[in-house]
Amino acid sequence: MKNIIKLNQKNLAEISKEIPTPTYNRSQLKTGIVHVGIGGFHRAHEAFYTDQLLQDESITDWGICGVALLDFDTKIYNTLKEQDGLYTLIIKELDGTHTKRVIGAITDYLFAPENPGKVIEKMASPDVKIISLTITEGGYNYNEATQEFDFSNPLIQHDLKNPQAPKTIFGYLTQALKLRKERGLKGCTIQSCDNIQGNGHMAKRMLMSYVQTAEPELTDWIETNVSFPNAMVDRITPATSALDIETLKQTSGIDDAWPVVCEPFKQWVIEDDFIAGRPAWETVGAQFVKDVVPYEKMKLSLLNAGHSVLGILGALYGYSTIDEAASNADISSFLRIYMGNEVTPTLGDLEGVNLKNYKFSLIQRFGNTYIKDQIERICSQSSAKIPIFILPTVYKQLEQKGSINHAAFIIAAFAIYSLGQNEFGTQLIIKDAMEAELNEKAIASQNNPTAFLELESIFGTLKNDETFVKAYNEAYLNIVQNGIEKSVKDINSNVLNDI
Ligand code: CS2
Repeated sequence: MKNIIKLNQKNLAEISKEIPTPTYNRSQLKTGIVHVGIGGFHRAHEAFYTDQLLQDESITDWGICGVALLDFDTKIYNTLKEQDGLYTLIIKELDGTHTKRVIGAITDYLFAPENPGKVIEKMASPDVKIISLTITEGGYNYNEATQEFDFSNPLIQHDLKNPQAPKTIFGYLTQALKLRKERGLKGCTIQSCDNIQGNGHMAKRMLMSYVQTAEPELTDWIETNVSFPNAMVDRITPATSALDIETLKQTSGIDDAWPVVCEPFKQWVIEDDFIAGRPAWETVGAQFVKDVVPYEKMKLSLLNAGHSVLGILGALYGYSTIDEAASNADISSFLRIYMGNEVTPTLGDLEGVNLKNYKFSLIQRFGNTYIKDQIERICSQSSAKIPIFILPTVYKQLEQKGSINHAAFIIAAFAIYSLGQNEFGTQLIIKDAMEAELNEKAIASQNNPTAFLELESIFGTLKNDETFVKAYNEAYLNIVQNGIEKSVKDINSNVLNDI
């Protein structure tokens, strides 16, 4: 039985006998980055890249302060506090081995609901050059139906009335930028790391909408002093399980309350537009490019949409992990046809990218049996994901009169999924900000399938498109009448099965 050691700064020397730990002097790092949303993804991605970089001890400007924004984030905040910002990253390799290291890039952490003023001050600190975000697709407060910032959100209304004690990212950024301006400080970069097409543009457009109402005289200053680079981010990071925590204890003797598990693959393609400077992330594998749009499109419409396809179909088949769904021959054919026939024709030429290899590598990544990515995680917040991951493909294919049958099938499967139970009687755990509306329309769809498409904040005006509605209705009825397995076989039949 191994001696178990708690993960914290004091125990690092002892822990380094088991796995690599930060060798740089953490206490000397300045906070150059404030990151909002310190979930698994940030800790497997930006914080990982930054940790790699900091191993060059001459680099001392880029420590990260992690901000937990929501009440719900109290657990991660407390964990980081107890562990001095340290955590173990466990990379699950394709051969089943684990590569582990303690990541030290997060040197400070704040819990916004406890002390909003402190977060605003930190964001306005002269040392801070970048405020990066993983606030999820839904966090941008964009309304698909109006294509505008959603002022009807009660939290936004709260922030407008309580500028010093905000609850949303928009309230925080506005106050922090206002302080920077008032104090004659330089601006900074706001760097989105979320899965949104043009994530930097989206961050800017949504923030500017808010600022125009909350602090109109700040808009010009932001235009000149703040940059919003777009980026494509990628690393599959499932939720940490109790087994992951226990295995780390048993194999390395490390008591870490919240390690992060992820796949070996990682990618970060960023537009080089950092108004106040940036870490040399390119020295540790990030790519800086002029135009990131093609990379984003490729990743969102193949990887993220591929995940949603496997997640939604997987749930209806009764699977609980992505690799299980990916190993089902019919689901896998479905995915390959969707990628090949429906997504690929929308992507155009991607300079420097071998699309076929990319798609093959996705199939391999989805099938990694050691990752055990939860279908529940993938399907969570689908109401925000579908408009970003799948619908752009549908719109483009409708415009160019390409096939949309598999996409329409997925939307029909999502309507059935939203009933909260699959045909085998398994309860589906639906975690979605629109859970109630989804369920209400899913029930109405049992008599009239198109009722589901009335959810305008997801589907916009798609319910008026005859081609789409026809394919959707057929798929819906096929699933209900013949069951998911037969209907997936049916829709795949007679289509060339190649990505
Ligand atoms: C997933 C992503 O949330 C989702 O539905 O597709 O979290 C995905 O795992 C990451 O974007 C991978 O880079």
